[in-house]
Formats: sequence, structure tokens, C-alpha cells
Amino acid sequence: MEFKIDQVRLHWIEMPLVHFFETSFGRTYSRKMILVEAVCGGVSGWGEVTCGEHPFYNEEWTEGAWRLLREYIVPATLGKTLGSAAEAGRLTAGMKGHRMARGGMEAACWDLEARLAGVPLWKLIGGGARKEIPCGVSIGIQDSVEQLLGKIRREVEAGYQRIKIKIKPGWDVDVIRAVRREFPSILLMADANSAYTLGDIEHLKRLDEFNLMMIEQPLAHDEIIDHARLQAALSTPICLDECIRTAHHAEQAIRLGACRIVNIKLGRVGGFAEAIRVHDVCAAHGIPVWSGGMLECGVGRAHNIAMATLPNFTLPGDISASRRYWRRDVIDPWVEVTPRGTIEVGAEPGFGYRLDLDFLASVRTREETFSAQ
Ligand code: OSB
Ligand code: MG
Repeated sequence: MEFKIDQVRLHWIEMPLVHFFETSFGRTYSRKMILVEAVCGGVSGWGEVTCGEHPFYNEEWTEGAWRLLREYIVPATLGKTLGSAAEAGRLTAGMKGHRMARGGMEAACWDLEARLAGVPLWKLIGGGARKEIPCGVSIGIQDSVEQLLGKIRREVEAGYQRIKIKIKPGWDVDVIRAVRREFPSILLMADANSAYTLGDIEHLKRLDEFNLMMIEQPLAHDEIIDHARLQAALSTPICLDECIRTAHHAEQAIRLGACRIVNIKLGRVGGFAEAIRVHDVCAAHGIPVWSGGMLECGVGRAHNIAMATLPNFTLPGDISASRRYWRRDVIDPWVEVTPRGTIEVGAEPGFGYRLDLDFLASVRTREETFSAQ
């Protein structure tokens, strides 16, 4: 359905996490996030820029994304007429990288089209393969193994279907052994966020004894070939996260045997159009996918839920309840998880949740509006 972007509003919000989140590249206590509001005829569509506060997961960071949005992405988008949201990515295709910033705008266009058409976002993207999304949790590095075991117990008792723990050198084999001793049969996986090199191959082979569903992104963020070498030496499936920024990367990684599973993050690949292409390439090769998370607020979370209704999202993802992250979320209702460890997918237009605009205003520290003449 054709629509014109009359107005774009950028919202910078800051919210403390309920509990710090630690990965191999550092600890996060509080999130700085950008919401992109794209407006047509008084109807707003919303997107979230999913980058971190620092350029450590990938090259993007919130302050950089803000500059890129106001200086490049908004000017490329404002006043443009789109035949459908599937064309939105083309407006910024001349820019290299920065897919999370570009993807925030792209996702806003999809939500806008869905709201204008009065259809759920999952329907517009061709999803709807399931009415409930299977959920897992991602648990960061803790100060002690006892703390980690306590957190895992709480999440398993809440019903979450899969536990992911973060690992790094010095917090890996012994920690996983302790988890397995306590929880012999849970679906368990480990995410290294690029903390190892091929020189660690003998060390990483020790993880094979723990019946992990997968090990996520053990090697460098931009290194597909070494992952193929590592996968050939491991019985545990490798899942790629950071490495897969396009459907072409997915195709190359699969053909080289660098992974047996792919984590799709909407922002990392630049939005829905590319996420669907990555999904399709993986499906064609029989490679299952799941939705990664970037500690999103409700907007990004709602987009991930829509994405995870595509047919090949067969594994539990890192999409979990709002209250695990936030004292209060920017959407209403919050994202809730059933005792079965699932999220029920609604039938409302757009991404299916209302914005809590009063609360949003209370956590907003910057705002900028751009109008087409
Ligand atoms: O690698 O999946 C990752 C959080 C920040 C940066 C990278 C990652 C993560 C997570 C958290 O694992 C997933 C979530 O709960 O949102
Ligand atoms: Mg990851």
C-alpha cells in the first residue's frame, strides 16, 4: 500500500536495566535507545535502533546512530512516497554499514504501513506460521557461579524453554560443567560474542561433552572462514550472530559449513526486508533460525515477536518478558510470557501494542522532529 513519510520524529530515551547485563565485551547497567517515529497523515509507525551505547558488539553506538539518522537517514526518507515498506531499505542503501540505524527507520516504515492498512505487522511480513512464539532467556556473566545457578533456576521455573549463558575465557568450561551438573536436561547454549580465536580450538572442543544446543559466535565478528574450520572440529553446532549482516553472508556461511544455525537480529541485518531474505536463504538450506535480542525496549521486542512468526523461526529465541529488563516498559500492555514459555501473538494492527506516550516522555532526554514541506 502506497504511503508518504510526512514527518519523522526521533526520540532518545534512557532507562536503567533491572539487573546489569554482562557479555564478553562488557557490562551494561542502563540503556540509551533511539525510537524512530515515521508519520503519514497523522498515523505513526515506530521503529527501534537496536545498537548498544558503545561500539563493542558491532561498529554502531547510540550517539553515532543519532548523528547518522539526523544527517543522512532522515533526509533520505522524509517526503518520500513508498509503494510499500519493502522499498524503505533502498532509500538508505547507498550508506555502508550502520544497519541498526538504517533498520530502525526501515522497521518504522513497516509498522506504519501495517497501521495504515489496519493489518497486524506479522501478516504484512508474510509471517503467521505460529500463534505463540517459543521463548528463551539470555543470562549474562555473573559475579559468581552460585548467582548464575540461582538465575537459571528462576527462569526454568518461570517456564522459559531454553537457557543461554554468556561465556568468555575464564568463564566457560567450569561454569558450564556446574550448570550441567545442576540442570542435566535443560536446553542449554552458550554465547561467546567473539571472545575466542582459532588458537583456542582445543579448549573449545572441551565444550562438546556438555550437550549444548549450540555455541553462538565464538570467533571474530567478521570472520566466517575460521568458523568453518572450527565447525569441522566441533560436534556442537555453531550458530552465527555478529557475522551475518546480509542474506549473502548467510549463504556464504552455510555453503562453507561455518554454522548449522543462524541467529537473526532485525537491526543487525538492517530491517525486515533483509531479515526475510536471511530467513529464506536459511530455510532453503534446512538451517533453522531464531530471533536474537539486543536488550530492546517494548518497540524492538514487539518487532521481534512479529518476525518470529515466520515459518523457519523454529528454535526458542532471546525474546522474553518486558519485566526481565525494565521496571516499566514503553508499550502497553508489556510483553508477557506464558507459563509454557511462550508469547502469544495478537491480532491488532501494526506491531500490536500501544505506545505509553506519557511514560515515554518521562524517560526521553532528546527529541527532534523533521517535517516535509
Ligand atoms: O549477542 O545476543 C547477543 C545483548 C547485547 C548484545 C549482544 C547480545 C545480547 C544478548 C541479550 O544476548 C539478548 C536479550 O535478552 O535481549
Ligand atoms: Mg549473540
